[in-house]
Amino acid sequence: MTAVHTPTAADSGASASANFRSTTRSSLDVSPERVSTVVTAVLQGVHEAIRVHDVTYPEFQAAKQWLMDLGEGGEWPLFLDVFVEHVVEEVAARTQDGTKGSILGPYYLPDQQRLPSVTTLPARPDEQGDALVFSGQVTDLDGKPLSGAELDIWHADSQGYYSGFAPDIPAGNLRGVVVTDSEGRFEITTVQPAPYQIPHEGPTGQMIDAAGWHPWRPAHLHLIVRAPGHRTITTQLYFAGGEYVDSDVAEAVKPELVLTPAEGRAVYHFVLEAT
Ligand code: MBD
Ligand code: FE
Repeated sequence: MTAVHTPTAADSGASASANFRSTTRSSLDVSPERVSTVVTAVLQGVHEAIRVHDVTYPEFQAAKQWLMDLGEGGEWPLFLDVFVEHVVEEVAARTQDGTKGSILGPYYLPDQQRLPSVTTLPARPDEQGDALVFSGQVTDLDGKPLSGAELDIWHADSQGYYSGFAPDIPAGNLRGVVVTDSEGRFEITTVQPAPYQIPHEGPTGQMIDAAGWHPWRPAHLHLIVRAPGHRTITTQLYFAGGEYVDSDVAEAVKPELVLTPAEGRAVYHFVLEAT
């Protein structure tokens, strides 16, 4: 028997914080008018909740303590991506055509191994889980195949853990950048991911617990699909009939993004709009 290290909130939610800082440029030139408009609206929403629900001093101080814990635990990216990002994506989607997008989430890592159109994702020699063959085609809005398109794919393992955010999983495991063939096609062999549970030791999990909600996302594949001259799509794909597909804690499921696998094979057609 080998010792199994159970990933904790500090291992995943917090490392998402370090990842965000190292990969995201967050300086943005915003006018004072824009800052005032949005910040005022956010504060008004908070003030209104306090008035409507008669929030007390002990509750206010408990909220302050929790917010401090959230920051100190490095869980702001986890919390924001689970509870807020879906609305930012919804607004962005208003002007988008082609395959539906979904949230990026906290566990994307850039610069993964480039892989040919027919490939197997990097996995441990004893990688657990049912085999999944995910294939399809990338085209433009007119159905013209996009050769050399990139499918940057990452997903959790059969226990729901992501490489880079849990101990004892090799770097790059179940991640890769797959390049489509001359007909825009790809065929990726991997394992079926498990549903993802928000780590319950940290402040995000504690809040979910305190509210009596469930901490689960349905099993999903993450994808960023890129092709020159086309708008990059960030999305996720789910599995019909899977647990939590109808109750995703992150509210990031769209009906167009649900795969119906048959005998371990799932097919999806990505459509990119020209820029
Ligand atoms: C995930 O795996 C995820 O995809 C999101 C959006 C939030 C937390 C964990
Ligand atoms: Fe995820």
